[in-house]
Amino acid sequence: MRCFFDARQLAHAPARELHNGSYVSYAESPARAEALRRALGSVEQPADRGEAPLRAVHTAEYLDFLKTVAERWRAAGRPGDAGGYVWPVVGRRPLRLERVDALIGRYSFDASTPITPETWQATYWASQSALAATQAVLDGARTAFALSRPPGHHAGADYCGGYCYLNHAAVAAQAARDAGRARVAILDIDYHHGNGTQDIFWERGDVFYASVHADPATDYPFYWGHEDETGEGAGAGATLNLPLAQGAALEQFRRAQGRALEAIARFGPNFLVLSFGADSYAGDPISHFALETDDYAVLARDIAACGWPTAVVMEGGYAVDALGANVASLLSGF
Ligand code: SP5
Ligand code: ZN
Repeated sequence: MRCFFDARQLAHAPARELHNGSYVSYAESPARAEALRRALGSVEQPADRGEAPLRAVHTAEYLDFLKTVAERWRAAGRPGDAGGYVWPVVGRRPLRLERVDALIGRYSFDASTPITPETWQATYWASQSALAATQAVLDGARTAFALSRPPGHHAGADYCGGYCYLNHAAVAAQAARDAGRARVAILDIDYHHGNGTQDIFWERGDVFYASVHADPATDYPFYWGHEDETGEGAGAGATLNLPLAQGAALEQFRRAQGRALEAIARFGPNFLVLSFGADSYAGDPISHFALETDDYAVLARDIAACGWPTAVVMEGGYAVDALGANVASLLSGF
């Protein structure tokens, strides 16, 4: 299977994140990508398709923010990585904001997504990797894999969060639409709900979003991913959330994924984006499901049996020592 990755994705390496009241070392480390690159054997460097495919899902203001905020942070005399401390809960109406802290709050939703001088380049190339995998599938491959790191599914049209800056799965899905695939589905099986992807396609009837994830009553990102979120307007009924209790193992996960696949089959896609996180693994340090390495091949076979051309986009997975084997297992199932 063709796999895409650019070495510039490694340079993003925030020092720490706020977790349960303390600063801890950053879970979404470059070592994840190194482990995956070793496990995959050979990876291809993606072509540079420029910013237009990113602008198709993100706002111009947000992209400008991402590109410039590290420099603004430094110019304000701040040490370390850029991070916020005030967030607007009353909506995001246009305001004249001058302080870098105000901009960070406006364009993010959590305190675990620091921005470094290398963040833009890394997330830009992670999106290009997703676009390259999408193009390979549009060109006739049944499946292709994007080692997109930093991940993407928590990032919305105009916000970062959850270690995510650009939403690579959304960029891929929109690129497939723009290439003429009329109905695109996104299946998100990362441990966490993909709130950014859901938001981006919330009112869209042409892109179906289905997610299996830890119940947001107990797990990040808390405010999205509840069962009653089903989309609005033209997108009413085109979002499906299947939360699972902590402790879920293959049996529960596979049943939920099966429900998602049935709903996607009713939608009738001619292109699938699989947002894949290996943080459902039993040994994941920040998550609470119980999947084993071999289980990912079972899940992939169920997806492959549906017969949809599929671009696989990497999301989370923080058990670095097992990450390569877990992704290799998934890809073997295709
Ligand atoms: C893409 C993805 O899987 N994002 C997950 C974001 C979860 N962030 C909240 C959990 C923070 C846990 N931090 C623990 C750090 C230990 N070093
Ligand atoms: Zn996750």
